[in-house]
Amino acid sequence: MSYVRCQRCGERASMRLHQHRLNFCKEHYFEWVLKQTDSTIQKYDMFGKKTRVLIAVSGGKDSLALWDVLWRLGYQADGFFIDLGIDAGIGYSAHSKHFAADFAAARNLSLQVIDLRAQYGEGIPELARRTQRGKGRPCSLCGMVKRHLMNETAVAGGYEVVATGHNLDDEAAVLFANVLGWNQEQLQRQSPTLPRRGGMPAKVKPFFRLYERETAAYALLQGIPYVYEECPFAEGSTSLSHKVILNQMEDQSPGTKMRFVMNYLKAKQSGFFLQETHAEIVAELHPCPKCGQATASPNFCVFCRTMEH
Ligand code: Q46
Ligand code: ZN
Repeated sequence: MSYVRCQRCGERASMRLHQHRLNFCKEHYFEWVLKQTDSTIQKYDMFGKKTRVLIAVSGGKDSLALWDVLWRLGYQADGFFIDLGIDAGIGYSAHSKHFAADFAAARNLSLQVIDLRAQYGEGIPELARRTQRGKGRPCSLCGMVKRHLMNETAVAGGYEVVATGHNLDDEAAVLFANVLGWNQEQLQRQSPTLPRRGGMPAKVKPFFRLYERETAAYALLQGIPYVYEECPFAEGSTSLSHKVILNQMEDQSPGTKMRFVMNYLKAKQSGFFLQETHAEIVAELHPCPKCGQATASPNFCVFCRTMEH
């Protein structure tokens, strides 16, 4: 019987990468993912072997796969999980925390957990009901809370860099939305690496050149248990519908998402978009009088204003 073979060893292939025209068995697929990630980290100067990296872990496939890869590559990455207090009848946050904690325990890695409700008296659903920003869909509020707590934890723990598990599909969907809305500011800023800013840690996305199906396959083949359910609030989001459209284009022409993101980065580098200088970005910011985080809003930062009631 004929079957597709791994191009390294000739064994039966477990993974076919259409856009790269590569086929691998399990072991050589792992090797390829590790190599790809390491080359992204180095090419984009994300961090070194001695840098203390804080990784934002959600309990999903991307962040756990990233943590696993960084751990295998010998980077110093500690985990950070926020219990957002989202239940929605499926125990979403509790379930996610369980996967993150089990992953860390199995590898003897350190995971910090922040429980939003225990610490601030409200989880995302209550915050969304109470505040204007959360009306209808809590994602913008949730994103703001996550960014704030991530910065706070990184600064308190002396981490220079925060890494997230965003993959190529995520980056392409954000870029797609930014292009559709001609969101100039975001088109200038979207990047797999954001430098340290106003005392805040750098933000990096070491998986941004891997397709979602590649990170999912890594987690699955590596036997990493992760939360399968999407956050219930993600349902019906524009970002999910943009992903469906991008997937249709990718099916018709493999490599579309990769070209979209990589050519955007090239265009940006060659001066296609006006670049803000680092000095200009920092000049707009001032420290929040309450928490000290850099903010562009007058007086207190959005997080402190949201939490104060
Ligand atoms: S956790 Fe939060 Fe996401 Fe849920 S409420 Fe929206 S932003 S969808 S990644
Ligand atoms: Zn503040």
